[in-house]
Formats: sequence, C-alpha cells, structure tokens
Amino acid sequence: MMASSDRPRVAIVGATGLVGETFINVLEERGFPMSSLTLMASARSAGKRLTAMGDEHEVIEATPDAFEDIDIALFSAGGGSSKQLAPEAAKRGAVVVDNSSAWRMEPDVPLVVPEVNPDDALNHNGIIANPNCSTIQMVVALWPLHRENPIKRVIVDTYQSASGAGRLALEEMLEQSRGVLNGEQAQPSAFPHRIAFNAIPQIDVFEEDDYTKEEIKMVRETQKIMHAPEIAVSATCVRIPAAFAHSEAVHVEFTNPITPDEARDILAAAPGIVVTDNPSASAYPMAIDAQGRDEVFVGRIRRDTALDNGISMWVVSDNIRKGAATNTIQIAELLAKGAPAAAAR
Ligand code: L14
Repeated sequence: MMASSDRPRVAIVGATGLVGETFINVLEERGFPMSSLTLMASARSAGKRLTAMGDEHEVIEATPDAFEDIDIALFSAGGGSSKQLAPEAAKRGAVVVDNSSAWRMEPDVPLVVPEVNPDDALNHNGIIANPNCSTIQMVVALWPLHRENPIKRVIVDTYQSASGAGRLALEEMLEQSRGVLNGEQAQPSAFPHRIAFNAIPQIDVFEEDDYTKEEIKMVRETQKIMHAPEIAVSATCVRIPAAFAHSEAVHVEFTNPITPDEARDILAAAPGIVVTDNPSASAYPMAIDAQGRDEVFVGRIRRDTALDNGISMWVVSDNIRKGAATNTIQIAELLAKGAPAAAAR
C-alpha cells in the first residue's frame, strides 16, 4: 500500500456495469482523493470509452497484471471475477473492496458498513467485502437501536428493485412492462418469471431449508457485521417491479421495553439515517424518493403487536448507491485516511 501521504491509485473493476458507473459518479461527487483512476472490465467490454472526472478513459481488460500499479481496487464485476482476480490484485499490493458475495463470509475478510463496524476495515489481508444491499440498509437501522437495547430477533420481508439484478434486468423489467401493456407475451430471462406487474418471492438460488441465497445472506451477514451471532434473523426476499431502491418491513424484538418514540429518537440521531414518519400526512419512506440518495430512510415506526418489546419499521435505501457503490467508497475512504493496520501490511 502507498505511503499514507500519497493519494491512492484507484481501479474500478466492472466499470461498465450499473454499480461500476455509480462508482465513478460517487468518487467524483465526494472528491475522493486519488492520483489516478483505471477503468477495468471483462474482455467483452474492454476497449469501450467512458467519461470519468471529465476525461475520457478507455476500459482495459481486468487481468492479474493490470493490478501492478493499483493501490485500491473497487470490484463489482460478479462473483466469478472477484473470486479469481481479488487475490491476484491483493498479491500485487492493492487493497480490494469487493461488492460480490464471493468473500463476505471468509473469516479473515472484514465485512464492513462504516456506520456500524468501521474498525473492522483496518484489519484486512488485502480483501474487504461490501455486504449485500438488503443487509446494508437493514444494519444501518438496527445498529443504533441494538447499542441501546440488545436485539434478540429480527424478521424482515424485502421488496427489492429490479436494478439489483443488473442493467439488463432493469431493462427487462421496463421493456416487459411496456410489452404487457401492449398485450404482448412476456419472455422472462433475467428473472425466473415475468416481473412486470408481479411480485416474485425468489432472489438468487434456493439453498438449505428452502430459503434463497439472498435470504441466507441477510441472516449471516447481519450477524457478522454486528458481531452478534446470537441475534436470530429470518428473511423473505421478494422482487418487485420498482426500478431503484429496496424497501424492507423489519420486525425487531428487543431485550428490554422500548417505545416507538424512543426508537424514533435513536434513529433520528444516528449517522446515515433520515426518519420520515408522519402517518397523518401519509409521510413515510418510498423507493421513488430514495432513488439517487445515499441515506437510509426509516418510517412507519410503531409497536409490533405480535412481539414482546417489539418495534416494526419500514426501511428504504437506494440499492445501487448505499447498497453498493456508496458503501464501497465509504470503506475506501476509511483506507485512504491512512488506516494504521492497512499501512502496516
Ligand atoms: O449479494 O439481485 O450482492 O437484487 C446483490 C443484488 C445479490 C442479488 C449481492 C439482487 C447481490 C441482489
């Protein structure tokens, strides 16, 4: 890694994707201190030209040797390339912040949400994982509550936007919606069924006990990020035809009594959260308002009638920004600040 006074040389792997494109925008918006930016993608996308920081960049193929002169590599090119290339980049001295699920549950890979466990980012061996989008927005809301009143159990149902499955999936949802309105037959490809005017209770593949991989990720990643394996978590993840931002109905059981007003005050004071909660004015978070924003929006905060010491809430955030690009770049900012453990590598 570079001397802490130097600005890092940054690479984006998967630069042509939805998250890759947002990496560029977020780096630019936040004025991320870097000395160079290299855009990489698979051989298929290499040679494309993209504008970043006001300059035209040619996208180069991500190969092991391409990481020779890179200090921080932001990966969002799918699990396969992360599995293969992240160790190659790390071997060449780069610190990888990886958006895929390939490394998240490895014991020596920190899984970081800066509002929750920033110190974990300093303790890496060259790879840091960015959590799943649905997990990130949930733990941003759970953590400040858990610190005041330990959480025993979380039951969450998600309403996830089409963009989570990538650019082609987003286009499929939009095209299919137009087609269905015109009386055409839908041809599902990115999703297991027609997504237009539907709700699909499957995200990713099915695994043990008939839970999907997305649901299992929410359980395990939440426990790892919060350092709380004792919290029981159950998730049902559902795809809906929203374009951007995931919404979640979160039901939380606490150890001790807590009132909705107490929960609202804790959340309103917590970093990265905006509370929008005025039922009489029909004011609550919605996907269309969260799109393009970096915060986690929380509302519908109320007593959960089915739990002891229970609170129910509605949590919304842009899955491509806080759920992916922004969180990854917040992690890179922790590194660029000259994190002691990172500098000692
Ligand atoms: O684990 O399809 O990072 O909405 C994020 C997007 C899992 C699937 C992850 C989706 C993926 C999810």
